Amino acid sequence: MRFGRFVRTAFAAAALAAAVASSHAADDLTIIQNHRSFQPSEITIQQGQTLHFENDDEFIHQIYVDSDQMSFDSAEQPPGETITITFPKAGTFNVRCHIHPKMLLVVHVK
Ligand SMILES: [Cu+2]
Repeated sequence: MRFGRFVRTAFAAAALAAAVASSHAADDLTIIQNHRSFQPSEITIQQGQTLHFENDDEFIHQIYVDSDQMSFDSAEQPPGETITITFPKAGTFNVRCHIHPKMLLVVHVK
């Protein structure tokens, strides 16, 4: 049936769009790295939420989280690249940069 085929095709297209969107979920948040700082420099998120760190500077960053509850260490992050960190546990976490010791983002996970 013609109509049935159209519906299946439309459904497949919608499913594909959803799959693409899920790589950057709706509740994800983006932190900008600019002028050797995180913007914003403090944020409150929900447990399990994901932050994307977007390097808007013209030089490399390399970010890390070092705490008893979680640790994360990125590779070198060239300009324009995005690093993704998910925070699975509640608590307060400091995100820092190996290259720029003054960079600090405080993440409160509820
Ligand atoms: Cu840096």
